Amino acid sequence: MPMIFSKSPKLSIYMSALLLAFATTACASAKKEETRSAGEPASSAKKVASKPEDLSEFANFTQWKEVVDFIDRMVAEHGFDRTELESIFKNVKYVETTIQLIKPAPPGRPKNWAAYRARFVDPTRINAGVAFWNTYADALARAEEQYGVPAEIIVGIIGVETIYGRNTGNFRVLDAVTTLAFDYPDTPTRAARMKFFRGEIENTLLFARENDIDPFTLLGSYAGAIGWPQFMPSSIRNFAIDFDGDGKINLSSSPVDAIGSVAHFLVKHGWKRGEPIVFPAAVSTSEGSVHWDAFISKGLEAKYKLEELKAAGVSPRSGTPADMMFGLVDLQNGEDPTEYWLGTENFFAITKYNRSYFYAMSVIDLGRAVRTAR
Ligand SMILES: [Ca+2]
Repeated sequence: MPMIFSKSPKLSIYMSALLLAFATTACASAKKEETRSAGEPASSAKKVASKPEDLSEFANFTQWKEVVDFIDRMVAEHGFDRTELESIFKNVKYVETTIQLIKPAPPGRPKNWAAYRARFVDPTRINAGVAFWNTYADALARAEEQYGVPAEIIVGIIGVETIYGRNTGNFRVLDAVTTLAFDYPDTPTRAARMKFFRGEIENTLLFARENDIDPFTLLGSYAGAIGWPQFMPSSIRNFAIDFDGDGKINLSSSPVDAIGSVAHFLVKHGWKRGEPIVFPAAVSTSEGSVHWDAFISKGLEAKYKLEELKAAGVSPRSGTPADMMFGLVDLQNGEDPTEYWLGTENFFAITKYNRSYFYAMSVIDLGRAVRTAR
């Protein structure tokens, strides 16, 4: 998902054995992956079904005042037919599962880059990536030529997002985004997230109207991210493209549209053709005069000169270009030493897709692994 919300670079995401999910946010795609372990016992479903709040599945959203206000706004701003919208919202289901999946990981778990990476740079994804690259080599080459985004970065993103179309999600997008827009869990960012998801309802309705489709036919992740690249509805409207030439944008059934859309998204978020992405670095461990830690967590931008970072105690690997701008990236590793990297503007373009250092580095590593294996 490329989005615009704040998914902290703290991808922490460890959920129970029942629910493995990414900490997401709604980036262009709220990328989360719903990976339910295959062994999820039927008994757990039974337990969930017996919970009283499961009755909320039958909630009638048209009885919620905030939904009525939202419908008023859609009628006033976009000329929707009120009766039609009321009919739609009567058929939207409240999805308790999406509330549970969007909740942040429990506190206290240290971030662990090695564990995160192992989930995404693995033989299954690498093999699927080789097959994907071979199948869509022409489209990947065309996207690279047209947008300047290397094939391996596009391959890395689509692999991390959905294992090349295998896990695109089966939630009705309208159910997911409506549930999150009006009953987001009680977190510090609740108000902002609800506003974000209301925008996603708006974009879902507009996208459906513009393309003359039934909005209920749109399926996606529990956070409403759609198709092979897991774009949120707003990102589809703003950044997706028709890359297979059939005149329509379809990220669920056209891997070629997905390829072009990922490249276009990155270019619109600062990707620069031909420029490097990231360089390894070390930081001074001596006490006192250095202050490299002041450059940690300074936003998702490359805004520091190399000499400035060096003066603060950052040691770049030899060969790191002195004339580019960088951001200092820390990849925490649980009890093991943190890895440090210097990210360029291209690195941070990937973080606009999903606001996480772990995410961006996994995309880079998976893409490289696929290229090497191919
Ligand atoms: Ca198309």
